[in-house]
Amino acid sequence: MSTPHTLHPAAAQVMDLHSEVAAALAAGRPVVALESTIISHGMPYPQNVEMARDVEAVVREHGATPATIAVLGGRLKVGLTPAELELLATDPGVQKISTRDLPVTVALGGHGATTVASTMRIAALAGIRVFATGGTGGVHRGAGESMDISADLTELARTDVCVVSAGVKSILDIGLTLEVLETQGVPAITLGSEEFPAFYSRRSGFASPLTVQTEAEAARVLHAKWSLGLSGGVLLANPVPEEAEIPAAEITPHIERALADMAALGLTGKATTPYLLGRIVEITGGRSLTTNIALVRHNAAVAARLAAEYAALAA
Ligand code: PSU
Ligand code: MN
Repeated sequence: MSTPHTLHPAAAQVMDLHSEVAAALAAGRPVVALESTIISHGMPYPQNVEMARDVEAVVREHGATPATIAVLGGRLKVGLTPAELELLATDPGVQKISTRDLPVTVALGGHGATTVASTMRIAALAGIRVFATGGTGGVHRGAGESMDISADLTELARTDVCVVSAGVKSILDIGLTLEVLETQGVPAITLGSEEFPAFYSRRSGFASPLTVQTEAEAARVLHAKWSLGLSGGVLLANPVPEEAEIPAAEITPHIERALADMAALGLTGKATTPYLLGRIVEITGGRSLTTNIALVRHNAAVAARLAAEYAALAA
């Protein structure tokens, strides 16, 4: 078994840990993992690569080392070069890869942009406990028929990483997503609000199952959870900053329209989340992209402070 902040020995053979990330982990300094599906399949170029660089800078400004994660040429990359970020942002050969895809991409030497699920897994293998993203996957609307439930939820149930996100997009069924998280023993905790946030909007209409007021409190929760031997992840929901939000009443019809367009195209499976994100950017004339970038930056700042608080407790 790997201990916290220790690189998993078998994974080390297929992993390239950036020297800066390796040094921070070895010294017990805070590190924040970042995903790459959001770059390759979540935003258009060039905003995607600008966001990726910018979010790394935000993590640094708040006292932690960023580790953007992807699979390149079959190698698990933890911490990327500027050229690698550019490749992820532009190369159409980069697949969206979740946990199920990881062994294939590694075995066949492909390029993969990692989702929340596969990023969590690689972060855990590297000994990173805190991860910032935009929004997490969840239970899709109509999942009773389609059974489309993101592997992000499965990974949250089993992998010891805290994911900081702006909650769950209302392209999903938020109520059912919270039910699945409860069933799987995953604390869904909102920072500074009694209401669970809905990505573009601060409010979702769903009470947050749990609430903390500060990153220090959240760090104590992580420490308590893993000290008690309760394995698995934590979802820390961080509402989008007020000045950047699109209120629920305004975004809901746009989401309904994007869902209807998707149904007309007959899209299913892994194509759905990228399609919906892109379609909502078109429908809102780019406003949802501005919101998306603002909330990722905010999550990166919170994750960096959380990682610093957690590193102090874990030392
Ligand atoms: N939410 C966003 N942007 C994204 C994603 C989610 O606002 O790019 C990506 C994340 O990588 C997440 C994935 O893990 O979509 C979920 O995909 P699926 O629903 O196919 O599991
Ligand atoms: Mn899915």
